[in-house]
Amino acid sequence: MTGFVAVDLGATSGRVMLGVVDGRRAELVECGRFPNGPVTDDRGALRWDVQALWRGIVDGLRSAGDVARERGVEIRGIGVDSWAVDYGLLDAAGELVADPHCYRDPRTDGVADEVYRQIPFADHYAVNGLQHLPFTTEFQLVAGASTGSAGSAGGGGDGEWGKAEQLLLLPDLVTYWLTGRRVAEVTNASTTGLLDARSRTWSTELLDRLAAVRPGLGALRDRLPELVEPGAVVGHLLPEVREATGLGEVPVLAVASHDTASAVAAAPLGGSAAYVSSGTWSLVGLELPAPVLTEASRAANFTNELGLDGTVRYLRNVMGLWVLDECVRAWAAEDGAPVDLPGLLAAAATEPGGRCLVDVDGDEFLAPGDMPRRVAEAVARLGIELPDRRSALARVILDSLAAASARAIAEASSLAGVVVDAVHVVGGGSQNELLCRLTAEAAGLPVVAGPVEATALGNVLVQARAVGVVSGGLTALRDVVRASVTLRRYAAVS
Ligand code: ADP
Ligand code: LRH
Repeated sequence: MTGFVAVDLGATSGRVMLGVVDGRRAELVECGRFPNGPVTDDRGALRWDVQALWRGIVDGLRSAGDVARERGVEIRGIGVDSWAVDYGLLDAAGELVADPHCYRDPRTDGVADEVYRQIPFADHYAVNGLQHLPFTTEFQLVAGASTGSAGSAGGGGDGEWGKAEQLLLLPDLVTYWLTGRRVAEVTNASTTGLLDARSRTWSTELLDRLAAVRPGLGALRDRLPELVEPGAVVGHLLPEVREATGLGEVPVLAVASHDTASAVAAAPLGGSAAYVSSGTWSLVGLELPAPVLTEASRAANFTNELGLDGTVRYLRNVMGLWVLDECVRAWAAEDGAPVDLPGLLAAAATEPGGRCLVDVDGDEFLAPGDMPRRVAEAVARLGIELPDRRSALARVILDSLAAASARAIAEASSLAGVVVDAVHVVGGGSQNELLCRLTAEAAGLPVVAGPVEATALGNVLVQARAVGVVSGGLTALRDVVRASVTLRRYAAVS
């Protein structure tokens, strides 16, 4: 039997999965799961504790080796994916300059507007095809290299850019720690704002113009690694990693390292289906053969992120289950005990629907902390009096999320000229039956839910194809997904 290990880092948890693949089916065995979330450092900045993630990864790889040995599985590859846009900076010695910032850190407040004054949004869109998000890597870099405080060769900021010799996106950073080799995988690189969506290469035009915004960023071009496509062998486990994990000289492959790209690859899309990759974010859209770079598309804030096999993920970021999860986190802190999520969702299902819809995509919901109050205030601004129950607030959030997804599907359909016939919901949120039902009703389309671990499955299947255990294009990979998981269906009307 052949196995591939997916290291899948989500904003709420990291996991290490052993995928056992026989060519027609793939079984995922969870070998490690560790919590994740933004951490506030002693200067108030939101960062990721990558050392804790690394410990979880090493433990998970060791368990994957044990499971593989017990089951007589030969591990033939390891692939890493994570959320997009965030990066680590390496110094001249190859050491991390600091823990990577979390994209929710407010250091990017106002930065995009400043950049757009010199490089208009339309000029960006014509090249990178990205929706406006305040935290795109490009804006984080400008924030980090800002003038004003001391310490950076680039002229100030947090002083970290001035020490940097290399920029690695988070999955590429982990791949570097595993192999010693530095690359930039292209699906995730497409979220940086620095890539040309048509040529799938770094955009010299945007890099040059960015250097005019912040002279310190003139060095950026030399700090970006060589691009690789999913399926490339990046290297092999370093001796010290082999020792720590008990694994042999296993190859580490580039996968579709943007978690959403792996999730879409494993969404069993057929016909002209839309998808919702539902987790911390809801990524809502279509898979297309080429980017849509029209003015209408830009005005509607649709993104053209790069997908597997030359595809484009034409989608919009909807704020996602982050809003609900942050409420749950606040309520658990209030109670001093965990909140029963399935119980809360069951109670929300008995609440009357459609009391009101809040704009979940408002920037006001981006930062962590005190989410129940912020949602309640948004409801109050609509002049609605909501019963003072958690389930009532949860229902408003889910109604609003479903409506935002339905709106994004309708707009993507019209902008891309695709008549959508179904919606595939994948990721952790596909377990949320109420949200799936509400999405089907709001979109007026059947919803097919699953797989829950679409990202890990997409990661594994790209590796399996790269070494020849699975063959064919995206359709063939999706046939393997259909044969491997149970999907749940929701009708378009209740
Ligand atoms: P990420 O990769 O962004 O961390 P996941 O795909 O792991 O996200 O999904 C996490 C989400 O799944 C959480 O936001 C939570 O709301 C939802 N979820 C997890 N378990 C359940 C469950 N049993 N029922 C409903 N929703 C769930
Ligand atoms: C989802 C995701 C999404 C990005 C966001 C930063 O995990 O990768 O696609 O926009 O995180």
